[in-house]
Amino acid sequence: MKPTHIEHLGIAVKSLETAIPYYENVLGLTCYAVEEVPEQKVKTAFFKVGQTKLELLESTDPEGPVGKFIEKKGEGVHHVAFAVENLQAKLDLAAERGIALIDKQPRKGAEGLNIAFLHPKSTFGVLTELCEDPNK
Ligand code: CMX
Repeated sequence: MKPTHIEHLGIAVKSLETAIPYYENVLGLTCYAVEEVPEQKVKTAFFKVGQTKLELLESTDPEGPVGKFIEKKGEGVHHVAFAVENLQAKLDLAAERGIALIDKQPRKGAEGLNIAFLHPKSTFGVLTELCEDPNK
């Protein structure tokens, strides 16, 4: 797939309000955007670390993917997102190689990116997101 870089790390937190001060006041990062993604039942907060972002994820529904994750595993790293080009072709390639796709086709994610997830059962326990910037 030849990802160009790690686009972001998704980190599940119980509360953005409680977690953001750690990232700002201890790590010295700046939260540059807070965005709700209703389809994913999350509220997100973004920070930049060089070319890579951190995406804090607060669940807005206990039955959503992040709500269920926190209930089962607690707060922590939720997914790794790789930046790729030609996302649909990369998904087709993953399927050909026997990887279980959560999304067979790209859909819109936070920040206007085209995104798709690979199932963690196929990726050694790491929920994996592929992202394509439609403006590049
Ligand atoms: N990382 C690693 N493993 C995970 C996981 C995660 N983030 N979330 C769930 N799992 C594991 C569960 O622990 C469980 O493992 P066991 O069977 O060993 O107990 C297994 O996956 C469950 O899989 P499932 O029965 O298919 O379904 P779930 O209902 O728990 O859903 C998943 C899991 C990954 C398919 C679902 O969370 C999903 O579709 N995620 C993609 C969308 C998403 O995560 N959105 C939030 C972020 C949005 C954003 O970034 O904007």
